[in-house]
Amino acid sequence: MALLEILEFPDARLRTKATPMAPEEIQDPSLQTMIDNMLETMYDAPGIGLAASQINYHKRLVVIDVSDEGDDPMVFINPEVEPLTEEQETMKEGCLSVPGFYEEVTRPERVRVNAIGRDGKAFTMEAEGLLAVCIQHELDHLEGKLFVDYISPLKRTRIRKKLEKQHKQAASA
Ligand code: QAP
Ligand code: CO
Repeated sequence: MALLEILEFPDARLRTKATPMAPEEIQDPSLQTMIDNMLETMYDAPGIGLAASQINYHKRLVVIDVSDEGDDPMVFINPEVEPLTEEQETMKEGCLSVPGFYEEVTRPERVRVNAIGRDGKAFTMEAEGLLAVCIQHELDHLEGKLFVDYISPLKRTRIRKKLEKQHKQAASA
């Protein structure tokens, strides 16, 4: 297995809209390697969710594990999400592509997800709490959207400047 490089805000490639995976791509054994590498990269961080967009692979593919033990990997291929309630929930979110920054984001509290699993089989699930937040956060990545898009422009600019400075320092080190 291998650790993959995670793109960081404000990298323009994070704004790419991911395309659906074709049946041949879902059946290809190389997808299993990609999923294992994404899970390894997420656990190593450590993180609770990683979208393919974050590793510069612009297909509709997400991995999530919100369990306490980190022993419940979930894989979503071609996921579609719909809110199940008008109720909204506010949670402090972070992102592996925005390291070191956490801000409150408000999203629907309960969602239904339709997706294909790593076994190639379609499934439906309902989620609430942290899992619901994580699913919505990761699906946003597939649209080229980041949690910082929901916060004030002032806060977003501050975060962008701090990360740009870090990236410059890392490049000259
Ligand atoms: C998305 O985020 C999420 O800043 C997943 O320095 C986050 O796994 C959904 C991470 C919160 C719901 C609530 C962030 C790791 C991990 C950092 C992550 C960092 C190291 C973020
Ligand atoms: Co993220």
